[in-house]
Amino acid sequence: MKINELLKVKYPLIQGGMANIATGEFAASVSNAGALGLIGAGGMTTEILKENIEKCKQLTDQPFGVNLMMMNPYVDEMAQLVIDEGIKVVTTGAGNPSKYMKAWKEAGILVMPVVPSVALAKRLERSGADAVIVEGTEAGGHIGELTTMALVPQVVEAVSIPVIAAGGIASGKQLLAAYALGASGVQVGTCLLASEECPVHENYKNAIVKAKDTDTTVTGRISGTPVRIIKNRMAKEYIKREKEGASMEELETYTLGSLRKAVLEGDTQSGSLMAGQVAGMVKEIKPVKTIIEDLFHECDMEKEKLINFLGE
Ligand code: TUI
Repeated sequence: MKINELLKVKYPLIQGGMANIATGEFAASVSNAGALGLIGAGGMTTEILKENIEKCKQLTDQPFGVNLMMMNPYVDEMAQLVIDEGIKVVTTGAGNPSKYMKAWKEAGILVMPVVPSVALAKRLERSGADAVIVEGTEAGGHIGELTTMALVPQVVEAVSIPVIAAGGIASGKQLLAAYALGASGVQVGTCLLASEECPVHENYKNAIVKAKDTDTTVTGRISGTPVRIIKNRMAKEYIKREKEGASMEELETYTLGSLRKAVLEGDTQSGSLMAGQVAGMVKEIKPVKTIIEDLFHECDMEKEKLINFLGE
């Protein structure tokens, strides 16, 4: 079953949780385009999350969800807020959400955690997850070790719940490949950053459009919180500080602060421009609806080409 039936949306596509970027307004534009929009609570306070939920409710009558970043200091409060606000879908990232699962399931919430391994996927299936989002290291932002290509089929084999592929998906070919690996749908972030509706600074969008295949790098490999961003002065500085033995707290504060600089001020040199390896494929800024429609249209065309190729 494709996950659009589970989520009651037109397309089996979920927008990435993108901390400090995915506002209620942005999530509503993704939901209005027929996919599942998500409010990214990473970087928000509980009060700001509540405001974004209200805004999203005003702007769409379509299903939307909330992404809770497990490293957010207010995550306990937010876990309750999603219940109180009647949120229908919760995705999680950057940690293990096991302790919240019982309360969310009792509230009838569809829970779809992001997992970087088979072990966590199996554990969360046992805790009641409705689907898992399997994110490869090609993705932008905080990442695991394994690639989408290697990890998705291993999780598909290990669990009975639907698997949503994430990381490295920005074209119809990659969407088709995700289905071929056994995924029931996809999550995308980077290709939606370069949308007209995305609330990041123009400079951030242009940096994505300009990026080539090798233009992302990973900070935090040593300190234990790997984050994929576009290479710039900040990335070099971070990796230098890391090699000098800076503490994880110092580095995390530095990253989140720098993300705001990039998103709000368009500072492409000392800001942290989180983006996936597919940034190299994103060539223009388009409306969200066009990005999503193009992905699925291209997937259909590629499917026909593949059938012909394999039939030869
Ligand atoms: O969470 C993301 N991507 C993010 S979160 C974020 S905000 C941030 N900024 C600076 C430092 C840290 C975070 C920016 N991008 N993607 C989902 C994701 N989840 N990727 C990897 C994981 C993950 C990692 C470990 C999920 C679970 C996990 O569990 C470990 C455990 O406790 O078992």
